[in-house]
Amino acid sequence: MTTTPIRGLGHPVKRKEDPRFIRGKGTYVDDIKLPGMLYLDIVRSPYAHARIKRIDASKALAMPGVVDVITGAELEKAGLAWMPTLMSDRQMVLPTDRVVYYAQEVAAVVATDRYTAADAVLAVEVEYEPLTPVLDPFKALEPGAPLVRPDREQKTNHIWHWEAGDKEKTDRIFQEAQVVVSQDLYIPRIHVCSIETCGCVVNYDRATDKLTIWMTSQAPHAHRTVFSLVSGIPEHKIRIISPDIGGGFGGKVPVYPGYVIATYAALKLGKPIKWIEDRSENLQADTFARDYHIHAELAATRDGKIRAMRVHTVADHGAFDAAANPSKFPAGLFSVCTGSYDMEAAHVAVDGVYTNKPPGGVAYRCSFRVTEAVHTIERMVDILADELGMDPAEIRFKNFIRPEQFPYKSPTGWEYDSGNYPATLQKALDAIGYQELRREQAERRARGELMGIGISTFTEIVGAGPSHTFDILGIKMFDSAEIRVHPTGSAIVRIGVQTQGQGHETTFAQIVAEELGLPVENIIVEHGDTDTAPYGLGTYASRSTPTAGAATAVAARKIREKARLIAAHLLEVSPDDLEWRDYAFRVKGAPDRFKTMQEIAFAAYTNFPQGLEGGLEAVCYYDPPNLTFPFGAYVCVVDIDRGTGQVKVREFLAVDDCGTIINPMIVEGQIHGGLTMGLAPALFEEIVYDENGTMLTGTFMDYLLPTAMETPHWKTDKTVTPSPHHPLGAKGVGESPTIGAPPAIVNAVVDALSHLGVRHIDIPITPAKVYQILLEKGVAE
Ligand code: PCD
Repeated sequence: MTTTPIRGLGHPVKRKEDPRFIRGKGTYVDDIKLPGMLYLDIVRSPYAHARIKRIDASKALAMPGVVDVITGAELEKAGLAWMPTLMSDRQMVLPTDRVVYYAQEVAAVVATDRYTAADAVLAVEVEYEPLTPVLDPFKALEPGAPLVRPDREQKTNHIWHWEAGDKEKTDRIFQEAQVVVSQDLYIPRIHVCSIETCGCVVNYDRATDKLTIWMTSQAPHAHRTVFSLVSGIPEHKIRIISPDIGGGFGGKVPVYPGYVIATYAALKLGKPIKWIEDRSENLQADTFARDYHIHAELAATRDGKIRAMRVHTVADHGAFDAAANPSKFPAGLFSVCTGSYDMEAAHVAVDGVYTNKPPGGVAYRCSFRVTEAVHTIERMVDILADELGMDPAEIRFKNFIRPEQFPYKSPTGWEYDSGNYPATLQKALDAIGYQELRREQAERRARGELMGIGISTFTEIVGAGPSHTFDILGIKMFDSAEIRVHPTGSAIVRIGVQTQGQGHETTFAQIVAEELGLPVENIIVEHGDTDTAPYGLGTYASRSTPTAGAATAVAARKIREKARLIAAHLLEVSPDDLEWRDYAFRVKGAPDRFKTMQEIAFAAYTNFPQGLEGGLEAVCYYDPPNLTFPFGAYVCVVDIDRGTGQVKVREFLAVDDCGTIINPMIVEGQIHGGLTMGLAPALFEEIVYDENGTMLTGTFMDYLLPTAMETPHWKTDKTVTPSPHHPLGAKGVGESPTIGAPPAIVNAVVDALSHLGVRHIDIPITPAKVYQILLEKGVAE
């Protein structure tokens, strides 16, 4: 019998993947080097909107080492100038006659090395005729606005209208409401700045007729299916490998033109092709998120009970609707914007609009527009509190969905699985010493100092999803796991989701360790290779734990049921006489008579009962009955410098509840990283274009990413309210902090300035913005 500890659920097991990462031994896409490999680089547009009059590649082609220049005209002949997006729109791979955003792909160069390819990009001559760009989504909707997409049948820039909730009932409540507050909020365009940019290596093997693509993909199986449908290549002849990935954050879910051009080039030239974006290309051309222009209203009673919410949003999607929302939800899960509060009715409407910007709408650390939803409600609750002269904590306690109301049906149709909001907020307030902070604030205010306390009590919605409601391009959003236990009691787990840094190799091994009673060291996790992993929809929307995590637990339980039969055979008792306890099958009433999984595994290959199949393995495709609803209470304390307008986050406490925790160390790491990614848009990050549609924030000199210098010390704590429908009670957590943090920070800044009559500030709250307010209010130093 093994004496190695199992270390299943709840253990802070060190990440199995880290020894290779900290030694620089990971295998990322750019580490793949194949004999005879050629390098692809992309010519990009200097205009946001222009007609292409001529492309002359002759100088580039004459350069030594240049193999080919690929244009839209050539792709058109192959039927590949356009590709479908995951949102049922179509997107240019390479343009044939016009470009529609700054830094758009215009042509591709293939050369024998990376530097020659980059030089040749500069030698391709393109003659443009600039056209008027449409940059403001409101102007884009005006009649007579220039068309971003003349290729479409519908001759407007409007993409779709989508709504949820009960309009009539909501309007009625607003008419009779004692108090109504309203606010415009802009959540700016931001960018997913993963350490690793996007790229691929494509190898077409003529001998076996097989196409292998190493690709920075958060969803290799779904991408394989799309590639097969678009190219006509049979799916079993395509293998997509998503190796080690240096951050996904939603930016590696869409299919970018570079992948398609590289694949075309590999098939055409019969040589392996590598395409890796450089940092500026990544920052200028893909993986954009947010860009929501929101008008929100709350109706309430005079004593602070929220009755209804009304929201209208204009969503700037750029030139192609190329995000990756589930197909029935073009505005993602934005309708979860009633948040943690019980109200009678809500109505949410969103209009998607085309503009001459790169495609946006990526679910950047956000389960499909939940960041926007949470920002809206958490700001609006504070605005209502301000209107009524109530404390932001008090108004929240007054309006929380109560613990006994779960499962709770929200006015926009979601069924929240579980929650205990008052307990979590109370824990946060006690831990941070809320009353004391309020006293300190009053004292400082009297001295003219600007200190603010901000609260955010958010509810997330993650784990898409139940297949009856959730699909991407028709592919249902279940997920999968396959477990094989070897004769000597070690095991391999293959899962349908793909880690980009979250630590799945560790946490999924812990799930199996817990369920099978095998030491975590003896379990290896594999993923990201479509030839070996079971079909899954990928890792985003904090769905891995809710979906594939559940699949892993269920697959392990199937193995356990078979193991029971073998244990019964070994112990010469009936299977019913056995119980699974302390990681072994024990004879009821005689717990010293038992068989461990390791013993059973050996017997599964050497001594199994007649009539039973040998081996010990199982597969599960898990269709979750519902999403999971993690939540949290965040409190932020800021001080504002009256001389510079700089906001300093003095203290930040995040109390999170993601149900049962698999690995507390990994969860804490997720929360630290996620909070920093929430701080970033709150105070620093914004993608800005000039009036020509040229990006002004195309380098990290202008687009400020927080480093350790800007990041405060995060304090974390937890409550545990298990999900009632997940086999382990676990909810997702990866995105919660990024969603919960921005409103806590903004609420703190506005709180610091509320006595001056400030009610709202749009993010990012830069020193310049704050200093301008201080000047206007006459308190700048
Ligand atoms: N967990 C535990 N417990 C619990 C939960 C969870 O332990 N209860 C853990 C798991 O297992 C893992 C993690 O934690 O490991 C996470 O999880 P989740 O929440 O489930 O999630 P996932 O699916 O896995 O993932 C995803 C996420 C996302 S979504 C994002 S953005 C981000 C996050 O994740 N990303 C990233 N995080 C991270 N990290 C890193 N490092 N990197 C990255 O990239 Mo989207 O939609 O895509 O936007």
